[in-house]
Amino acid sequence: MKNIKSVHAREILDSRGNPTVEVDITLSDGSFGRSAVPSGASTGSHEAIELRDGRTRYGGKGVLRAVENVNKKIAKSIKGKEFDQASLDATLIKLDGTVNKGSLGANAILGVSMAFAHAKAKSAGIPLYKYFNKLSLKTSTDKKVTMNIPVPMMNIINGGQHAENSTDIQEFMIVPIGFKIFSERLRAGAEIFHTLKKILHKRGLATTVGDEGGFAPALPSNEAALQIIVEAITSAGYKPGTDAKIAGQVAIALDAAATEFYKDGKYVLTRDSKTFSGEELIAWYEELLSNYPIISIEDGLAEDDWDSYVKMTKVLGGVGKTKSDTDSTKKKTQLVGDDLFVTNIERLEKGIAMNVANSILIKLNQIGTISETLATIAMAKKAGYTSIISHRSGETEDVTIADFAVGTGVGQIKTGSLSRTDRVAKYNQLLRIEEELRH
Ligand code: 2PG
Ligand code: MG
Repeated sequence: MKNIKSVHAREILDSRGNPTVEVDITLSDGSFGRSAVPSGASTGSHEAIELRDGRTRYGGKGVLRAVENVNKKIAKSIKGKEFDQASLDATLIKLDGTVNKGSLGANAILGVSMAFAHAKAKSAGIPLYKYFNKLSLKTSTDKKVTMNIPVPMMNIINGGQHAENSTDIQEFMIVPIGFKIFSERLRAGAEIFHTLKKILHKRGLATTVGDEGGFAPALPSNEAALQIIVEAITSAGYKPGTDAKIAGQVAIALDAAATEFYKDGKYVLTRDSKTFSGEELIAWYEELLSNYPIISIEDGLAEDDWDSYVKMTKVLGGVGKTKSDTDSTKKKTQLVGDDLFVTNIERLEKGIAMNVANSILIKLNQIGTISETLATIAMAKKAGYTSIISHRSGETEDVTIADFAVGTGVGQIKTGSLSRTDRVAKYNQLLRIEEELRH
């Protein structure tokens, strides 16, 4: 019997210099697992609760209460017992007893859930991505879950809450789609990133980076970011485009994080000195889609603007309630719900029922356990929604999401730019896994 021998949490720092929770778990056979929890800046209001101390220490951002919850309450109820991932996560959820994990803290709970996964994979003598693959298969209604190395969405221009004095749109990402293997996608991304740096420098624009390692120049408009990215793709020797069948094609994905610029029922684009209604914003996206190789828009609207989302999905996502709503002549844009769905099965269920969006961003700390995250991915897949595994803007050296993306086989990962070790560490782990899977 391999029960939990010890559980220990500590407070460490994340990539922004803010405290976060790290958990160590050792099983009775000596297998050890360690994992650190990430943290968002443009958080959705429906996310599970990240417990912070709220006193003067670290500007109120300390996590000693969450750490203590692991070391006392959680340790007491799981130490000496044997679990699988599902029964451990169920125990943690029950022990917390709230709908939003506000009692123990999602940061405490997720740290334990992930560290346990690491320890269990070690104990079974398999790589973490294989462990996640086995779990995915258990959760899925499909007979097979095929592992694959995800296509990366690389955030090379940072705006919104992730950079001062930059664009309103939070993330401008490049997606190297016309490539056969991950290492070639990564190389294209890095070359475009460095080319972009040279272009910005030549124009006298700042080449300092934002929270996710992308540049954060003071561009004259939101659209200027798209223009300069297209230029960088071309100058680096690649082809801006949306066709994955054409070698060397690199597409663009946006995360508008529109909740952040939604004020009193209107969308305020400060960079462009424009104020839009939901419908006008959708029309603006439509224009951008016809002028730039954009394949994916995340959080195009505010987190609770469901009515506008129904319209956006009809117009841009090519999906509607009835056949006539669904315009098959139009290109289907991937419309991703992040703050909208918050990895929450109930919010996703509502979205599916209302024909809202066609894709979900998956962040483990929005919901708080591995099992719940897998259940959300399984529901998305069943409904024909794509899933994208994602980092948070506050990260650590922890690379669990790289293995998670491979094991769940969802095919897409968003984990920042081509600089800053907190971002690049995930890409490096994907390189290792690619090498391993090839042999
Ligand atoms: C997002 C994320 C990650 P944050 O909005 O998708 O890029 O940002 O972690 O700040 O919520
Ligand atoms: Mg987002």
